[in-house]
Amino acid sequence: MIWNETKEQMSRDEMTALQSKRLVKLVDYVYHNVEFYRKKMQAIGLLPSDIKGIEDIVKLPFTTKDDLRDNYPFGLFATPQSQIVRVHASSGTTGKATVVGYTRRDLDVWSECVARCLTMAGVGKDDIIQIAYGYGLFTGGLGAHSGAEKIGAMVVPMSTGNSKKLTTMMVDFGATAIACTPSYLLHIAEVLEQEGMINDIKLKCAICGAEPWTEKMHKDIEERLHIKAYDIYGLSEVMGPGVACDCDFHKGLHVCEDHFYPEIIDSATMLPQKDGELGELVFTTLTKEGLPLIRYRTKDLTSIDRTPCECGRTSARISRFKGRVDDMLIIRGVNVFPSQVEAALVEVDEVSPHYMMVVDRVNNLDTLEVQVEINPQYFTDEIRGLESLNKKITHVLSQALGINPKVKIVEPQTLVRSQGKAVHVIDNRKLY
Ligand code: DLL
Repeated sequence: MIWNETKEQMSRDEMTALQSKRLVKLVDYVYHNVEFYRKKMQAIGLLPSDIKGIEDIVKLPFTTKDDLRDNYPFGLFATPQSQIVRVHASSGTTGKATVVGYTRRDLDVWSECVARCLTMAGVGKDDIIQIAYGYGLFTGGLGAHSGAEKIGAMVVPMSTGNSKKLTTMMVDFGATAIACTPSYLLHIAEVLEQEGMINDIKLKCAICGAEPWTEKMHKDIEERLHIKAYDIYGLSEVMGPGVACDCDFHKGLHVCEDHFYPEIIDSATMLPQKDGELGELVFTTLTKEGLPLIRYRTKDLTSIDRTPCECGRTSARISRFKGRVDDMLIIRGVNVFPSQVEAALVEVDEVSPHYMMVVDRVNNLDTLEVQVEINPQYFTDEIRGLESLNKKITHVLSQALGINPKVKIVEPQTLVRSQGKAVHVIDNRKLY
């Protein structure tokens, strides 16, 4: 499956043969270039020559986000730094970000995969596409951007944050496609409705992802904007957007499985699940040079279907995501772990370790309020003192999370103490 020749499909046997060949090469590559993998393999007495085909993948160890954190920033890179031409980063579970690196060839593969996804959504060289994912360390903006350029569409690099400018340019430029998070697109629909501009747009499709959404939200976007909406998936560690995307039939997201080998495991037993069974998605990057990953645990819950799709594509499909196996939240497209809040608050003497994160969705935009309990010795009725403490905590949290939360300081002993596992999150967002 290449982006401009979607009719030429590989049979399952051809795909398996390609994946096998690539896995054998990859294992040899990481064994000789990444100390972390060499040591992990040596610990279980595994040699590269023991991996003879894709069926042997189950012999290999898993990789987790913690492994990336422990080897921060570049410890898992397989090439000298001189061959890395770009880095991106996403939230780590505490303190340090998860850093990912790309060689020039990695960037080519990435834009190829995004181009396939956009092609599935019907985007071509005559389209004008607004990229409204964040540009910067987040992979969304630049990732979607280079795929759109590859197919020769006219790219408008909007990034996030100015809805009025976005809607005005959407109308003035006659944008035919948009790439952004689904909740943001619903917000854009509202702005267009309020401004009386909804009938002036030329939009025909949207490529939405980076956060969970439901069939109902998908339908709502299509009906309110009179467009077709497509689900695009990806994660920084594996590449960024473009690991998988759905087609016109919306019966699962086609995985670029010649580059990313998908497995579904039971996260309790770590054993493989059968096709169709729900479990944790695991990826092995078959062709990456900069940061190759073996059996990376995404923590995303889905199932896999390897039967051919009605669209004619033969690639494996993963179902719409059913949630996560950890406590990661996605707020305005940014990944946030409660442990990051905890680690940041420890730095502030005036507050206790008791906190509560309240997440809401107002006008389709996510909000985060962090309630923190002040330490009894700092408790005072003086408003000015509290205001400056509030500013300080807001600063510390925005630095740690990459989003600006609203901070509410509460009196000592106010937040609910739980009997069992501490509850630190109230998520009021209704993914209807
Ligand atoms: O969100 C990459 C991306 C950008 C994907 C733009 C699609 C569009 P991260 O910041 O590393 O990368 O977050 C990855 O976001 O493990 C999922 O939990 C979630 N996620 C991404 N796409 C979808 C989707 C980007 N279509 C994490 N549906 C992943 C549900 C998604 N969840």
